[in-house]
Amino acid sequence: MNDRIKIGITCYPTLGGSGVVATELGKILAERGHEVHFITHSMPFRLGRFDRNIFYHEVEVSDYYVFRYPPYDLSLASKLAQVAQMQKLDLLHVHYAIPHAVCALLAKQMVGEQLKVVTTLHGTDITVLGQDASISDLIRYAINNSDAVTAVSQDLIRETVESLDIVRPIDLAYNFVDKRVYYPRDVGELRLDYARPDEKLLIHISNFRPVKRVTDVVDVFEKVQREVPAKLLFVGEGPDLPKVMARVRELDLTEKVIFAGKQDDVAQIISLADLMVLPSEKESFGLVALEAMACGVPTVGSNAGGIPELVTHGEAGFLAAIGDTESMAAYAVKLLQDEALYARVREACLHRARYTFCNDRITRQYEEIYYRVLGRE
Ligand code: GMT
Repeated sequence: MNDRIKIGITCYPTLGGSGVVATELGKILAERGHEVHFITHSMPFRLGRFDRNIFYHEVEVSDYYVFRYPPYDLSLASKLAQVAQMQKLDLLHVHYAIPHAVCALLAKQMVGEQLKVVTTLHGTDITVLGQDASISDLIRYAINNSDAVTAVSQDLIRETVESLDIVRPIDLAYNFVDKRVYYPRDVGELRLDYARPDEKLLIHISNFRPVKRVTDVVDVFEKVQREVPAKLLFVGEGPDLPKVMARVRELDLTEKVIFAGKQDDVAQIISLADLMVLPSEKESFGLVALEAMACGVPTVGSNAGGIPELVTHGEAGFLAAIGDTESMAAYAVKLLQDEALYARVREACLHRARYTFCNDRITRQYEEIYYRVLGRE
């Protein structure tokens, strides 16, 4: 590598897909010879071991008693400036406009124009926060003043432009999976802990927020198991978990539904399953569907947001309108009963995950964006 970049990365280290993508991106950039500094409030959960070219700087929030609310954003901005100066960073790549891009722009003002800011939009900042008039001006400011802005789907670009009146260009950089980690794993006897050999295993993984419509997963499963012997495996926890458990009881499915709680080795657990169910109301991308595709597990779900860009309907899975659990269940039954169709869809999933959404390709795209903002094209 003859043109090494020194990059600071800020993300929500413990939150879902955006934290995973930011961490995996940093790890791969480090492997490619760049110097990567994670600047976050706690160690990103996929970072773990010591790696060459990777550094971690913890943001400590002052809880001095005069502050009614601990000022995380200001602590982050000042840490970003401090690390940028001390390590002579070329750029900050921040995930989420609010608060991370705003903090990075403040750090840039402190350090100087030579420090570039690349902002990646992941969805929630636009689709949820962007609707709040009191904060949308700040999001617009963060987007308009970043040196480059990327979004994880075409749909998110469209929504950002429309809802916030953005005129500057936004680069499309899809999320990716590391094909060395996500591939169909040999699960051997382990599957028997979850389903009998004659049963299909459906899986749903999320943070159980209302936008995930997790009770729809139960409704889809209820219809599927009437036609095909099956079990349902839930991975993750969150605010709607009690509602989901109640729905399972109401539909008398307790014996057929397993709650596995939070799990780290997602590739291993997905490989146990035959089908991913993702009926979300909002989903700028749907990283979990890509993780499933890479493990050879097709998705049936909703056509919300960026999901159709990933799960091409009829080719790499099946999609229906948000809330249409009837159609989702019918697609699931068709896929699970037709072996030839299942094999074709599985092959398409593997191909798309390996070639369209693979780590090498997307990482190179980010590198090109970095070189462009640094004027090193
Ligand atoms: O969806 C969430 O609850 C978490 C959130 C996150 O920060 O990880 O997910 C957003 O970013 C992911 C990574 O880019 C996308 O795969 C998710 O679709 C997106 N969530 C929404 O748009 C609701």
